Amino acid sequence: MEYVPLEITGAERAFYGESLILLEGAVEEFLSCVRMIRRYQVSLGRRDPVASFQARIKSAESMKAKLRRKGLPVTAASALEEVRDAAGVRLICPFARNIDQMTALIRQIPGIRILREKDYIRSPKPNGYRSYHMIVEIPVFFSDRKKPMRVEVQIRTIAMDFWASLDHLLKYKKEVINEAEIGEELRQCAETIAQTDQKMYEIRQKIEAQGIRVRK
Ligand code: 0O2
Repeated sequence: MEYVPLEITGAERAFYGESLILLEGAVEEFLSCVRMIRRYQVSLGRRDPVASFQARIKSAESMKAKLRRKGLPVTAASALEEVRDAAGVRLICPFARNIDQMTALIRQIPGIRILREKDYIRSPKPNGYRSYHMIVEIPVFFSDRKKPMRVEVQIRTIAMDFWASLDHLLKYKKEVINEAEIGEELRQCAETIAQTDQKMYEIRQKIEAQGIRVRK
């Protein structure tokens, strides 16, 4: 199995306690499903719908801040039951079309329950954020039992990821003085990026119309 380095420090161990192994198990189970989906698509002669992925256990600091913001008890139990994004996987797709394809394939995985979906691509956030979010419930197996665990799945294109990563770095949840001006500039960048995504897809269609197969 491909090794997924999850950043775990003493702070996460202290906060999540015994639940940490479950969270790591949930991420690994889900990634294993995604890996099979990708292999199967390629074995059928189709393109790999995923360009790359990231996985993380939400840092103890970030989870505690989120629990406080939501007025919830700052406990591991509350993090797992109420917030539901302690375990997270981000799938980066080459084209926006691959996002619909991946969501459809994920919905079909036997044993997985979809608890919530948010389509910030057809309905972007006012700041321009685009991404498809799912909360999935996946069983983590022990020798004598199984435990359903939640994983937040974010699916976006390379371009959307570029924007969201920079937005996160620069501004997301940060108080900036010229908020309106910077916010508007970022929103305009998100529009440009969405247009570029569309344009790149159209270029691919033109290339493929010449009988040339684009691998991704
Ligand atoms: P972090 O630091 O990335 O972990 P809800 O579940 O509806 O009560 P929540 O969890 O805010 O509220 O849901 P939502 O809107 O689906 O957002 C979940 C995650 O999406 C966020 O996690 C971010 O990772 C990402 N996200 C949402 N909006 C934005 C945005 O405007 N910009 C960027 N860069 N990312 C965004 P966290 O826990 O808020 O943050």
